[in-house]
Amino acid sequence: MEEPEKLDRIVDARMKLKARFEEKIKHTPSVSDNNPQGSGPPNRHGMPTTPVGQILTTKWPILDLGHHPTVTADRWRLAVDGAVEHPVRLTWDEFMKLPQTNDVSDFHCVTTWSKLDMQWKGVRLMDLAALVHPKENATHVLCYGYDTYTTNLSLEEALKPDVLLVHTFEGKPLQKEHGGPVRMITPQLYAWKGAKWIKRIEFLTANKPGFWEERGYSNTAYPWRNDRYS
Ligand SMILES: Nc1nc2c(c(=O)[nH]1)N[C@H]1C(S)=C(S)[C@@H](COP(=O)(O)O)O[C@H]1N2
Ligand SMILES: [Mo]
Repeated sequence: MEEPEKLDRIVDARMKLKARFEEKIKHTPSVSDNNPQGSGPPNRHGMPTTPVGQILTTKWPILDLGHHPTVTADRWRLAVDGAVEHPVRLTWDEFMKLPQTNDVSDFHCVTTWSKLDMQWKGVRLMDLAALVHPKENATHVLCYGYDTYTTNLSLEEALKPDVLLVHTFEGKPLQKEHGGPVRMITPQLYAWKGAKWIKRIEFLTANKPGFWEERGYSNTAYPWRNDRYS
């Protein structure tokens, strides 16, 4: 298919998805809460800069299951499948040809550190969704890492414009320790919702807990509600 046609198709599908999820996104707690818990001036989505119980750090700690899989760009693949019309399995080159987004956002880890103003470049999950066309009854995604990690999100969270699959941090390739070559980020939820070394995004028609969610962590993970455990 011609590249411009492909882009038109993504844009069209994206507008439809946006219309379908716009209202739901507006009502998610990290945008609409009128009594959010935290301190400091409003951030980019209107919540206090520092969520309740968090401490700011300038360092970037490393948190994971302890195994850092080596996935070079030429061997990396991303499957986007499940309850979708057009499942895909992308190579690095195909992924890099998708619309690229630069963004600056904050990172809130459930172990109580937050790091502000992180500069990212990557592909919006929304743009990947537009490529595969989620079925009408899709409600959630389950994301998989190459280290066997999994984590779940509702579509109204996953389709927010700041949810990215990032390959670049502060102008440099994302380090392996932080999930390179590609990881997901979820600036409006605790950071465990963003899979490092991401390899698969499965669209689901019902919620399914991931690694930490099965071990007592919250399905929803709202930092401004101190929503850490279920
Ligand atoms: N694949 C994978 N992704 C993961 C994890 C993991 O163990 N494996 N840990 C999560 C947790 S608990 C956090 S807080 C963040 C930490 O990201 P960082 O190590 O880059 O700070 O990654 C999340 N994504
Ligand atoms: Mo975490």
